[in-house]
Amino acid sequence: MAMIIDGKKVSARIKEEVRQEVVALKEKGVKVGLAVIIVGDDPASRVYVNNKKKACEACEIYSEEYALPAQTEEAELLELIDTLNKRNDISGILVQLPLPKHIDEKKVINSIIPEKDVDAFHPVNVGKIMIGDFDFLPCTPAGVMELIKETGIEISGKECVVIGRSNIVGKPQAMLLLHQNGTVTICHSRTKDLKEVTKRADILVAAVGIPKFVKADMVKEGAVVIDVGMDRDENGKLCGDVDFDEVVNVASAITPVPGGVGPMTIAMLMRNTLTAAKKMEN
Ligand code: L34
Repeated sequence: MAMIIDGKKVSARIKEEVRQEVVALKEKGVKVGLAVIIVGDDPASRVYVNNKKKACEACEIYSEEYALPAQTEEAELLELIDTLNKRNDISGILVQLPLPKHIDEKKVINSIIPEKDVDAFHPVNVGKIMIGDFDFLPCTPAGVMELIKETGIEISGKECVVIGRSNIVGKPQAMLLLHQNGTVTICHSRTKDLKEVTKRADILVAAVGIPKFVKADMVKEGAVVIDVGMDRDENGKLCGDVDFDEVVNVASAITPVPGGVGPMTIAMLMRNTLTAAKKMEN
């Protein structure tokens, strides 16, 4: 049986490290604050945003939540971001995705100043990640890297396979693994013979958004398997992109859902908010 990587535990440890730094900064008069904007009433987004708020409390980070109705106009959202961009008690701004269809996501992401873009979604920050000269890392891929570190496995020289090519997870994930000298392959819906590719992986990251997509016969014996999925199974129960009950018998280490990558995404957001506050001070 695989080692089950405890994302909650790692997340708690990181949040405590962040808290200590936040307290020290506050004693020096430096403000650490996060503004979270949520538009509409998607129940999953609501849960994630609530978890972010709780994490801010645990880290003693000042937080503000803006819960806007689904029919909010794009211009109104952009105006709010503009105000937050200019405030010196707000170090980080996060607009929870997805946004309602009438709002242009790209425009919204581009309107957050890169210095406060704690998601690292702004093209400036995305570009910096590409060349390895970054201030923030996107929260989910950064959290995945922390969980891999937790297993003690050396990434350098290993076959790393990422399933999924989103701008938020798959693409930056591949880049972070590459920075650690992994040999990286990105798979997606057009990949031929997916199983043949995933079976080569020493480190397999699943970010496809399909419940229990990764089966035991797609995984190499002893692989480290990281599950980024936040899906619902046929009974409406929360599950990941990996068929945990099968794959746990093949992998050497695996993350659960819930309690794996999710809490890490939030811990990394706390760390990015702290980083942003430090940068603003300098
Ligand atoms: N702007 N939008 C922006 N930034 C992000 O970093 C996100 N993401 C993703 C969706 N949209 C975003 C998140 O916050 C996914 N995500 C996220 C955050 C937290 C959790 C899951 C996804 C989380 O807390 N997961 C818990 C279980 C939650 C539950 O019970 O439903 C876990 O243990 O995995």
